[in-house]
Amino acid sequence: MPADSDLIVAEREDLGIDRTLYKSLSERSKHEDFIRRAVDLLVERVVFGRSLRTSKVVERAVPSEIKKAIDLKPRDGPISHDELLGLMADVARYSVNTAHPYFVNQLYSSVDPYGSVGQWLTDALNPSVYTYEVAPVFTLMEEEVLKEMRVLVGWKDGEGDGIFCPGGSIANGYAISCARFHFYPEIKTKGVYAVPKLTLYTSELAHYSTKKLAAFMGIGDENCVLIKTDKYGKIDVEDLEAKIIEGIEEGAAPFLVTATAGTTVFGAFDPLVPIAALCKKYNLWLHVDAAWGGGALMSKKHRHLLNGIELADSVTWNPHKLLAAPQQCSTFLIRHKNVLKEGHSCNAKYLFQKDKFYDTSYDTGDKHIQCGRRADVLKFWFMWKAKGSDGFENHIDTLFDNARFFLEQIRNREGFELVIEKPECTNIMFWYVPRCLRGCENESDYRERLHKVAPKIKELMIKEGSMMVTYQPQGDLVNFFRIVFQNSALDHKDMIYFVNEFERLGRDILV
Ligand code: ABU
Repeated sequence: MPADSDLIVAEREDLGIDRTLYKSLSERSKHEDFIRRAVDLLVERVVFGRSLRTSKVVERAVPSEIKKAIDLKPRDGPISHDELLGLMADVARYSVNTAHPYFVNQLYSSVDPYGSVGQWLTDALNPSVYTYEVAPVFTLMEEEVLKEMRVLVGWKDGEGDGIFCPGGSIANGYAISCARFHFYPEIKTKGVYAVPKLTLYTSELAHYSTKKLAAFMGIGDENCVLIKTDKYGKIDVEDLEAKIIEGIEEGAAPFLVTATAGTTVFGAFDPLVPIAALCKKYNLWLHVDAAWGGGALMSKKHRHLLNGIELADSVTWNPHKLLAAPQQCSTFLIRHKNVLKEGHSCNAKYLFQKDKFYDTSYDTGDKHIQCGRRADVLKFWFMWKAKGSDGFENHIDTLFDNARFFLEQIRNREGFELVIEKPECTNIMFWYVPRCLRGCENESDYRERLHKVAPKIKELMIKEGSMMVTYQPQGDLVNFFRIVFQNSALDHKDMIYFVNEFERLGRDILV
């Protein structure tokens, strides 16, 4: 009498499962049909099927539904190619449709055709960009792309250095590390015990990563001093100077200011020229977190928003945000040529041998804190080739034009109230006030009731899958919507769609 497990194995073999397929080698005889069908599924169902305005932005499901629909548990035995294709379709079905024009939820959106193909090529080549030996093309490609980005920042002849890193938070962390090493090189060998109590400064509306990385790097998040902002969300330069002086008087050692070019929620651009002057006066490193707003450097019309960025010591710029490169594509750019390398290198002999037969200055991996590293450059380079700088400029100008058009549509429309009258980037912030709350502005529970509106409208839009827009409170402000535009395939008709959709979903809700 065979055991149950033997029966299951026999049954799987009846399904035509070849149990030698565990080998990690693509063989035409064994994998061609599967790979071609998988690519076809990707192209038809994922790429084209999901970018249609008539499709849903999200197939909303509770965890138990997803667990029921997709066998998530790894199993002892293999499944067939047909079953794998079925899993691909299910994974796509229950994933949020970030390619959808109405996915305008966070600081990334759309699935760019050239970026995607670049990403697929990256995955098919599977490089790790640490040595020229294993990643010759990507090493040179990174050098060219990062140099061109430094030229756009405005550093003379694009001089300096740079890296692709895993996300803007880590790039902001590199700024802390480089600034600290620049002023206190002994930090590398002796650690935090060898340096005074360091303080760094950023705005109260800056991305949380500066605080988080200050904690991670042993500086302490309390020593990341938050500076007041004005009504537009820009850093208050007088408060910055007062806090720097306060730090010095208390015996601390201020070393870094992280300004923001495009804050996460309001899209505000800090005034970089006076901040740079303060940094010069107090001998501080100036880092500009342009993760979000950096893309505007590509546009003659909008690059003035970042005036003064050329005075920075370092910059974070994420092409996966305003430039719509696929996730993840983040860069850290630095004006000082050797700080990244001197501050982070470890000279592992098994990877960075100096007696290789070629010029080992091309083995660039040691300046990163990562060892293995994806070639995030390729998708961005491929997009840049496909569109040209002119294409990126048109892309940026379209985003800003759409944002302004949306703003004007809601400015005086009943039910819409702007949080910021003149937003600078492509984030537009507003409250939608349903009929039940109109005229109740002076009642004591108005704010409490208004706070409940955005979550309720969000629930409705997700359940219907008609669009995806985020909301948040900020300081004293109760929940408001923040719609963000990074997809240049959108047009004015889409802006009207969004306005109408907020009205349709929100007008008659009761809070
Ligand atoms: N850097 C991620 C920002 C997330 C957001 O859109 O709120």
